[in-house]
Amino acid sequence: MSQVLGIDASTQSCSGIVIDVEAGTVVAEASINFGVSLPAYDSPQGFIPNGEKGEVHASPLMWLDALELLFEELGKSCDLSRVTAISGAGQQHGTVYLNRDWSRTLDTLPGADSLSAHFEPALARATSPIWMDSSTSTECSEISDTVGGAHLVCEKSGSATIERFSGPQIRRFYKTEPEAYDATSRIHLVSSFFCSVLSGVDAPIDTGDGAGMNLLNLQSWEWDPELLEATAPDLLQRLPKVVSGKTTVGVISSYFIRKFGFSEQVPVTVFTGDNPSSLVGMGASSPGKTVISLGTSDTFFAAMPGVVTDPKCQGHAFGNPSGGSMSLQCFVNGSLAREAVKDRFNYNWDAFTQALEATPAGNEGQLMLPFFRPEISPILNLDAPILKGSDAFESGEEPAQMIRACVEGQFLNMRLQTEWMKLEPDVIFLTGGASSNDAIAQVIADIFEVKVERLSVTGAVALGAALRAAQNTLGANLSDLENTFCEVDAQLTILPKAPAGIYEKSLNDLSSLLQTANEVASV
Ligand code: XUL
Repeated sequence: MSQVLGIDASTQSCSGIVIDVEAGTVVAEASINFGVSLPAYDSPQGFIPNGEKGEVHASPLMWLDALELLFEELGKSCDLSRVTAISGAGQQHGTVYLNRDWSRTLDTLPGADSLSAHFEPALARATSPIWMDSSTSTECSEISDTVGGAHLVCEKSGSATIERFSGPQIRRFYKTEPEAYDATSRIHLVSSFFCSVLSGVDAPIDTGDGAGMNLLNLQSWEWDPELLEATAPDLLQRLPKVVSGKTTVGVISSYFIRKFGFSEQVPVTVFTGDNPSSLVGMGASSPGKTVISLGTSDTFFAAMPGVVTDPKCQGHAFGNPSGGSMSLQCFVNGSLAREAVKDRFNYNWDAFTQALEATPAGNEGQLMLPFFRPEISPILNLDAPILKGSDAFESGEEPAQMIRACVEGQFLNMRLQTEWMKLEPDVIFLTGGASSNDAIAQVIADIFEVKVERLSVTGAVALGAALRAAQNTLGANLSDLENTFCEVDAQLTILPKAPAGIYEKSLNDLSSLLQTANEVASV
């Protein structure tokens, strides 16, 4: 009887999953791709292309249209009146700027014809900067200098000031459009914006997504007065409250009851960020399990027993929406780097995989620093990889070794850059596009010397949201839910098979290569 809805408001699409908690089954899933379903917004990949000076924005009205299409689509394959709890997650860091009409539009939402037409007059800024925006280097330095340096900002907020984080974005808006900033009475994250619309109340921000703003103090889990002050004037009054991920915000707005047939009084649990949500959706909400997500960028994250911050100030600490905190490290050179090596030899993915299988762990000492574009973990301004090995390898004549060197280089670097988290995982859960590739999974198992598992369910972000809603408002036990819904596919388990310690030398060599590259790049 207990059907629960989880929503994933991500960069390229808005997706939903409905699960049946008692039966342990997925009842319905749907996804609306912004580019495909809403071409009028001219955002084929979910954002407005060709932004100036590193700006990457998207329209919040497009997100609202997609939410309506999602409910229409889900309603075709399940009975939405049977949904008894809802939560969701949003792409992290993106900000939505609302004016004085915001409260009124929330109050009058039940009678609206469409969400986008109803909320358009409440926007104080027509478009929202999202996590891909890199226009705020100056603002990052300004905030950091005012607070006393990157280390202090990182200790306080879990991350040094980062271009895509919301605080520097808000500061840039305040500096470039002071009048529009003045007219802004509320700034929401993507997650809290969706949550507000769904519940018809001005929703709070959870500690998971709030930590991606460079504004939240991770000791008190409150907005940090010094960071607020360094970011923009009178910011506190423009921000929602911060709450734990286990907070019920309200019940579904009657707009959705009338239009899509939801039942009355369905509780809405506070939304969180997509990464914190997938921690739950991967079944990794408690310490001991680590997640590696292979995508455009690769990310590495894990639940943490306490707040730990990166002494090098390149990693992140966020709240864990199921309690405590989590660490996260982002690697820009993810699938695009793997693709670049593949394309260099005109290989397809099968040939790429065969090359990995045909070469031994450790690659006979042939090493690559696989940065085809500037990396953020560690911060290194390269636009081409660095090779170290035999003459033939260095001159690019060894395709198979080159492919192994790229993949090994990525995960050796990942191991080095995540040492600050001091994790000793029992298992790595692999997710994202390339996670189904056994040869890549084998390299990860060998380098981290731990077993790698893949889940049978895809869409961990939306699933995590549904599990959180079931735990928070239906009283379900989260670890039981994780056992049921985040089942690993035992046939896909990969155990380490290279001799233990084989990568010690490669780790040292990559470390030296990083140091040399750093010295060269900073000259
Ligand atoms: C994390 C990050 C991205 C976004 C979009 O810091 O910027 O992973 O959350 O998915």
